[in-house]
Amino acid sequence: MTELRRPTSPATASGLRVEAVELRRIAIPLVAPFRTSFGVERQRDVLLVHVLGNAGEGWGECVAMEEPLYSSEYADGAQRVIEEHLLPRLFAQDHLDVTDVARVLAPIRGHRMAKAAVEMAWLDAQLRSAGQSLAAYLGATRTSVECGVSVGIMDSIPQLLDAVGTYLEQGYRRIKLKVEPGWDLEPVRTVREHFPSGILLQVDANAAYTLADADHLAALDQFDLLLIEQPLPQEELLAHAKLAKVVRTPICLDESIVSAAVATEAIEMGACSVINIKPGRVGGYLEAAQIHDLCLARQVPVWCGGMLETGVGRAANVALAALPNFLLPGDTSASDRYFRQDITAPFILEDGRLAVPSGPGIGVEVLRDVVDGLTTSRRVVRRVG
Ligand code: OSB
Ligand code: MG
Repeated sequence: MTELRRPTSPATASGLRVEAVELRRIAIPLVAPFRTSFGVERQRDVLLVHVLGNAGEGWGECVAMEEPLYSSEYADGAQRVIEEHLLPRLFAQDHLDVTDVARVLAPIRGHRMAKAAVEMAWLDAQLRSAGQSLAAYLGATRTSVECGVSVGIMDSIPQLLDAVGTYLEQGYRRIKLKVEPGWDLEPVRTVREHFPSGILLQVDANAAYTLADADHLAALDQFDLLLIEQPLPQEELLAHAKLAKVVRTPICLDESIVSAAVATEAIEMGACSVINIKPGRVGGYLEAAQIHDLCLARQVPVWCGGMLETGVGRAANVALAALPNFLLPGDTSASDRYFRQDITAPFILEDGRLAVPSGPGIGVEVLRDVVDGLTTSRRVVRRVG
């Protein structure tokens, strides 16, 4: 089979006719609590979107979390929007190609994580029926990707050193420390002092600071960090541009980058010199790939973020991270960093890397028994007529 490339359709020109969409909610416990500046996560409440179409099935994972703390979306809200606003518009089309999904859903403002989950399921279904992997479709140039790990805020410095030490032993190529006011210079200093000076280190504030903290953040410059991720609020692009003039450490944006259009504005304003790409945050893998392309053209390196995904979302993230301008290790950690039992075959770290799935679609199979055991609700929405 000849490989098709973006933005050509992965399947037939007429696209996919979806007959039904199963919305599954699962509650999957994390191996350890994950604390950030916005809250503590003990288990992941995941919405899975399972499309059943004329040419087969596909899976999508919605990255919206249980509560609207990282961004305004949350799992219950995403499910409601999918059921009441997205699916009726999609079912109003007879056949629909995945490259037209975003256009059909464009009248609905925002709700990008909800849209991304539906588009991902569509993409998986069409690629499976075409026998093409997501990695090949997106234009991946590697068969494995370098992995970092995001380390939560801990109760004490010894606990942090313990966690970082364990991850380094496991082979992670880059450490990201979650920071917030009161947990920043001290943990970064101790980690730097404790481990070999060559380790790749960066921090993520999840918007916990203000521009008034610029001098304080500049004190991080002495620690040779790869980048500071999202120090200021999501909407404050100009403040990030001003901060970038005060700190030497590169500014990377996560929450702020909600689309290719915003990515372009942020880069041109000087608000960031690195971008964390999360497909859910930007409305899907096709928009994510566009951001990759525009960053490549402007020589802005990108890396693949994470939202504590199960194997379903992880498979697709790893495929995306195999594109050429993903120049920094991502938050694409192994399954066992998150879950005792994943809902797909586990992603395993080998020499600090995860293998890019090469099978059709997202390239992994959902373990139905495991999903059944974790299911908290299930609804099937059918096409009428
Ligand atoms: O800001 O990158 C973030 C997890 C949930 C929500 C936001 C973020 C994160 C992480 C962990 O940092 C990334 C991962 O390992 O999936
Ligand atoms: Mg982040």
